[in-house]
Amino acid sequence: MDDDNEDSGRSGGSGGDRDGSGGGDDEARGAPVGRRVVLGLLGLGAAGVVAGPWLQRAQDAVARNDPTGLSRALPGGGGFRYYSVTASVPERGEDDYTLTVDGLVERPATLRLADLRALPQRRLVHDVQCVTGWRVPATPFEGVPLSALLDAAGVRPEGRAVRFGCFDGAYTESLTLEQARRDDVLVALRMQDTPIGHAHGGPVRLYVAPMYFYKSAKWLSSVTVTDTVRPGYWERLGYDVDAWVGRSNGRDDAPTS
Ligand SMILES: Nc1nc2c(c(=O)[nH]1)N[C@H]1C(S)=C(S)[C@@H](COP(=O)(O)O)O[C@H]1N2
Ligand SMILES: [Mo]
Repeated sequence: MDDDNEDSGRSGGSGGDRDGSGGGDDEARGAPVGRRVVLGLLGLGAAGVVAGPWLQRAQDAVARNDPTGLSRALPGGGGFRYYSVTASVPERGEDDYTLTVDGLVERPATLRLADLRALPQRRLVHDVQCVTGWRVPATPFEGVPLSALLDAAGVRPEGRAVRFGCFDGAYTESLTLEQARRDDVLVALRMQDTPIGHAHGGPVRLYVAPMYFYKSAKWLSSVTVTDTVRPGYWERLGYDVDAWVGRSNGRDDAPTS
């Protein structure tokens, strides 16, 4: 429904952005933070800015009309909203999913789902907070602490940050090494106590508990140690790189971790 769509936030009263500052409801229309930021970016990879809103609407149209059951996983599921910056994302699973850990590490690695499952898992339960305003209470995530993967790969002394890549081929995220090593940052295999489904970024997504949900990259495919923070997809479009819930993006939400 359109009134279930953040596109309609400002006129339709989605309850998204309370004060008009910060993330606002612009994320869904692909124009985070402000029009000036967007205008400044036109000509610099603006395809994503233009494509965003159209794609979000296309997804909603699919959710309304698609009889195949795809809509099950789209907006409405427990308060979560479906996000993707690409029109479609390939499905990957047991046979073809891999996570590479590379960059400034001693031992680059490629892990399959079974490899990730074989490592010690941690389960965390925190609220999820999207920068556009919606919040989902007490959501369990479970997976491998990112720090364990970094330790296994052996971060070289010059490593300062981590860049995350996704198999949608478009989304990226970033953390400082210090943030990445926090014990509430997971390479998550489970969400809501079930394996993460495709719509929520499965089979593996990043989970950064204390930060706005845009940090929790879906369809995670690479973890690359870098020497500097390389701002991620939304961050190049204006979102804060240090995305602490309640202390960034001009918002004052209660912390999630
Ligand atoms: N690959 C990828 N990861 C992503 C996004 C995206 O568009 N693509 N959107 C982010 C944003 S803004 C949010 S709020 C959450 C939404 O997760 P959900 O679709 O499981 O609700 O995913 C984050 N991770
Ligand atoms: Mo978001």
